Amino acid sequence: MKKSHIVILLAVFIALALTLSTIFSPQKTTEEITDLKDSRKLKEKFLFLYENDAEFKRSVDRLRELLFNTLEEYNKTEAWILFNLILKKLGLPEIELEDFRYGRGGLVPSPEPPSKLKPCCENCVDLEGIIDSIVIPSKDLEDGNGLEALYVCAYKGDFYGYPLSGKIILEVTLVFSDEDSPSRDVEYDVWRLVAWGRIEDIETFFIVMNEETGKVEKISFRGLTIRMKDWPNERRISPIGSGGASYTSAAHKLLIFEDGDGPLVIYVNTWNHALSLNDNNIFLEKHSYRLGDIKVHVGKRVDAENDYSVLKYSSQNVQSLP
Ligand SMILES: [Ca+2]
Ligand SMILES: [Ca+2]
Repeated sequence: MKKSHIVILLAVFIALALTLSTIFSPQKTTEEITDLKDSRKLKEKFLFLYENDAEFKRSVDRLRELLFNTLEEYNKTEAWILFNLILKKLGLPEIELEDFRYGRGGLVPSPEPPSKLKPCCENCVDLEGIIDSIVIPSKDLEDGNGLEALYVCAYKGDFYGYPLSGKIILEVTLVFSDEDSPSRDVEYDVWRLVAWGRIEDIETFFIVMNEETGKVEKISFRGLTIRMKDWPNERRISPIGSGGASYTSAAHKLLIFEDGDGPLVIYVNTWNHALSLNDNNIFLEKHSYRLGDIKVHVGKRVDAENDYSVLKYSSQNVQSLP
């Protein structure tokens, strides 16, 4: 082979190698993701670093261990150091220890084996006749926190071991694309990616119906518990009633309405998506979702979690009837 041919071949080889390294370089992909206020981009970057940066993955895994290994005491200082390392790798400013307020939340040890869940009753109710619409402040939708999906599970005869006679209970779970805290939202989203494994916000409530008449007897914004698959813990999910709170506040109130009249209009009243049959933001512009506007699945809270979170759940329970 002539010397000039070897030079040309070498040049072609170098050019090809350079092109391939540009295409597959992790640097390029991460540089393209700049605006982390867009939570989808934040999630993308978080998942990319988790797959491609060993130190990032170690930090997330260790922080999850600090949270989920409830047999050991939570070490807040170590959690703060790890959280800052994660923020730094994402290109975000670090935070002071006094501003680090995150902990285990409703996580409690629960070593018993998961209870086997009964399947949802598929053709027990016509949901369109029960829920007319779900109404959200337009601003929340415009900010990227709109309603994405609804999961419904109908229980007949038995509700988590409580005998049901003459009643059907619906467990309704709403999935919002994101949730925006009025203060430090990007940090809050990073925390939720670690502790909840998702950027979406998920809320569950219950509707009690008369089996014979189909009439709604009660709407209950009561909590439940979900059991982690890979850790001997359950998460106590707080009640999600809004009480009197409006959009600038967060709320977790136990709220029960007896005799909801006609097809229900459910109001999202607060930025953390607390709910009510009352509109607490009468002066705010609203967006109204009909069931046809969103994905409706037959399923329970854990089905929604397992569809949207990288963390997995094996079972769920309630502490009382709704
Ligand atoms: Ca957010
Ligand atoms: Ca929420």
